[in-house]
Amino acid sequence: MSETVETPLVPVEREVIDPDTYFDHNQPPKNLQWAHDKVKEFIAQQDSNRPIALVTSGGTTVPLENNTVRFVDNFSAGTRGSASAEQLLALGYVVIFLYRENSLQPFNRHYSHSAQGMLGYLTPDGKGGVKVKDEYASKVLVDLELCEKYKAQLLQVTFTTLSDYLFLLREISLILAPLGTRSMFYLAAAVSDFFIPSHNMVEHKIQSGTGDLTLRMNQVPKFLRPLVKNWAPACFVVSFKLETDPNLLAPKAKYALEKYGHQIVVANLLNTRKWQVWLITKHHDPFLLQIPLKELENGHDIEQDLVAELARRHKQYISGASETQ
Ligand code: 9Z3
Repeated sequence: MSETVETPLVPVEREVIDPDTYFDHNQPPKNLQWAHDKVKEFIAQQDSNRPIALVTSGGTTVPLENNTVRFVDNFSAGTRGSASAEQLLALGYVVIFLYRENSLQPFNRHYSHSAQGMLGYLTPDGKGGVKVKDEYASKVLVDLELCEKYKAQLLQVTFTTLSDYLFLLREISLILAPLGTRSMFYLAAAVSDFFIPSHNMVEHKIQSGTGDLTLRMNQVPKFLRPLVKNWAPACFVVSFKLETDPNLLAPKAKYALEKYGHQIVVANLLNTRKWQVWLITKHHDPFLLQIPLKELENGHDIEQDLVAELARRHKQYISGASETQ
């Protein structure tokens, strides 16, 4: 007869990290001062009638070691952010593009990560030089011209880790805050919900050979709250909610909106995000934006429609209408 031994349930001690103290206990990124100076200078150079958007894009990493060899990554190619930045520029916005290093960038996004690599677009020109292959030439020319046209209205800043992202987000938010309703926050970056605080991290590479690895991660403090309440209170804030379970998407997006009190949550599902998104606002039913798959195959990005709709609502917000909320 086997004997069952009852083990008492040991509650796991929960370390709740406060968003305000987070910055006292984590290392700022090396480009923080550079980003601060650049963003200030960039804004000062802009026409004060133009709206400004901070677009965040790509996934954050969460290191497992202080001298990082291994990390946990968040899914995001940076398509949403880079395509949206292009659309915002086309609509007259000045854009600060805060993106994960090596993820997709505006105007370069069709070439930088393509399966054939850069060389696949080039061919010898017969005179000892190279040229773009005929089949790509017109598209490359369009992107090149757009890149040139908007270069004075686009500033790119990189992050890699969650901590880089949060420091840079706070820094840029505080600079944009005085611009008030003129600023739009377009928070498309995929931000980790879990991390290991640096004081709980091992210094050196975790060693193998002693069995399985068990990780204990803390919940990332909810930074949308201080962003909306303290860092940039009058700005127009659009956050994104990503889920894989369709049943959770609407309730989680609504909950985020109620909890943080910002203007819009764009809700999307991992598998349909390229052609379907829902705009969740306080006083209205979810607004579905979708494009036919045929259009997607023909190169129509849903970001064109999404950004047009958000820019329209931002304009109303600037003029004081309550429609957006
Ligand atoms: C999104 O939901 C974006 O739309 C995607 C875009 C990451 C799905 P891709 O870059 O994908 O085009 O491949 N981003 C936000 C996801 C997120 O992390 N939200 C957090 C949350 O919901 C922070 S606001 O709590």
